[in-house]
Amino acid sequence: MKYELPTLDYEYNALEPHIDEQTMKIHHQKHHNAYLEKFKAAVKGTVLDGKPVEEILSNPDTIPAEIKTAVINNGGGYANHNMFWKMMSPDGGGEPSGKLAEEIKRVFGSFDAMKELFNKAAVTRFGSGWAWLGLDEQGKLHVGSTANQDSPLSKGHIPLLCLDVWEHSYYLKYQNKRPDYIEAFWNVVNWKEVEKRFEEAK
Ligand code: MN3
Repeated sequence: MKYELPTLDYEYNALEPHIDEQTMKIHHQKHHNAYLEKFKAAVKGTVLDGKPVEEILSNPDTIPAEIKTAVINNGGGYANHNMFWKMMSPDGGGEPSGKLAEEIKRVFGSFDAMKELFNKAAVTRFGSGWAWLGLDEQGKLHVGSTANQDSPLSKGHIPLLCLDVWEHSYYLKYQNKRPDYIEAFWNVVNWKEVEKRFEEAK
């Protein structure tokens, strides 16, 4: 398969005022694209070239040692951002419905309890990384975070919802106020996409 920068399903300014246009543009065209190009350069001419990036990250032990760090960092950055743009929509926000809503209630007690855990994971992730809602290796709903561009796939998890908490994802608008950015994110969460991922994972 070819590795390409995905086009977004919405305009760069579509998530305003929650996520600003300039951040979206730089984040997608510069940051995401840089991960893609470095990932392509790392796998070029190796046994991994052409394999789906998710498959590569799901099998970290099969990554040749000499390119492992580059693939984990840049393949992770490529895959995480591919997913992140899908997590957001101008028609997003609110709460999930259907089976996902039921499962969140069963596992965490309530939607708000899950949200609180997710916010805590996002705020307390030291330095750069991601907050996640996903299925753990036992298939149970789980909230957590990863450092840098580490993918939950590499520990056998299935990611359902993700939030980028690298400074490049919020600094232009929110500066040092990461909690404000996290709170704003909930207004644009594309629950339809998260529900679809949950159904497919089950
Ligand atoms: Mn980012």
